[in-house]
Amino acid sequence: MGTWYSKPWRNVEWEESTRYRLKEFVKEYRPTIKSIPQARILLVGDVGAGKSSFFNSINSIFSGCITGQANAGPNDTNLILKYHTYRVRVRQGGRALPFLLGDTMGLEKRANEGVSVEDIDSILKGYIKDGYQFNPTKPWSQDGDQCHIPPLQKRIHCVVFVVDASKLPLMKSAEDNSKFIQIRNKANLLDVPVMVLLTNVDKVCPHVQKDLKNVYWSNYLKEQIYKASDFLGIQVSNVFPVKNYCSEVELDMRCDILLLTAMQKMLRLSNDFFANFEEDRVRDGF
Ligand SMILES: Nc1nc2c(ncn2[C@@H]2O[C@H](COP(=O)(O)OP(=O)(O)OP(=O)(O)O)[C@@H](O)[C@H]2O)c(=O)[nH]1
Ligand SMILES: [Mg+2]
Repeated sequence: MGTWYSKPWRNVEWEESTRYRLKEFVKEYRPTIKSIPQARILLVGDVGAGKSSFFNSINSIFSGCITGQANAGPNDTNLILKYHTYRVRVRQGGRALPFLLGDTMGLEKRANEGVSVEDIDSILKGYIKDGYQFNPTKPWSQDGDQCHIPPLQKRIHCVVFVVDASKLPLMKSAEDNSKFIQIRNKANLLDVPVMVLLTNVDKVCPHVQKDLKNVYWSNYLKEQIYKASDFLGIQVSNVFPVKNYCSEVELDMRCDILLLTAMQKMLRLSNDFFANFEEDRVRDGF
């Protein structure tokens, strides 16, 4: 756990200018299809992986102070049954940025516990509305015989698997992440890009805990990033380590750079989705 590389394996300029540039990218982001008001990004992961904390962290960065709009913490999991979509605003009460972060109930390994793969599929297709109450034993189903297909703007444009880095050593077999694999397959069928957000990196390596700038020097963390990539079938370049804000009272440049880099990737992947969608339309003569 203590060994490290002689040079970082991903380059990050730990400078105020990097934080500023990333923040500007996110602020200036617009979906490439004009008729789409916002990119819809879905956060999926086990109970306590850090989904709500990620929204709170991004919201904090744009609020200029630590905020806690989404209910995060060691909750009784039965309480977190609703699907919530959150907007990030530039300053409290300011303009909403053109993306939504969808926060689901925790995944849980077993069937009939946590959000079901069927419900995630319905979210991907745009059927499930903000505030929907999940029932792990009874997935959402379409009323009667109406066969309504939601428009592109209601669908999910990027899926983010939120994985707690401190739980990765416990992942031993495909069964440990079969729900992730099933969701990835559903997303692939719909051409929705998938990436991984590796949270709690501060908990797994003492060097990183001491200074987040060591994130790409740590041998152990690199192994965990490769393991997440391998176990979930997502390429390494789409795995992003972060440390969410949890106990801090002030924003920190190092946390912001990692969080904003992951946010930038989500927006780029959403635009990749829009680009593919447009190409398919042109090819199919619409
Ligand atoms: N040290 C550290 N703690 C974190 C990090 N991310 C989340 N936490 C803590 O982990 C706990 C769970 O985080 P949540 O954001 O509530 O997790 P969640 O995925 O929303 O969980 P559910 O809504 O129950 O499914 C909270 O106490 C957070 O403060 C992180 O990157 N580092
Ligand atoms: Mg939560």
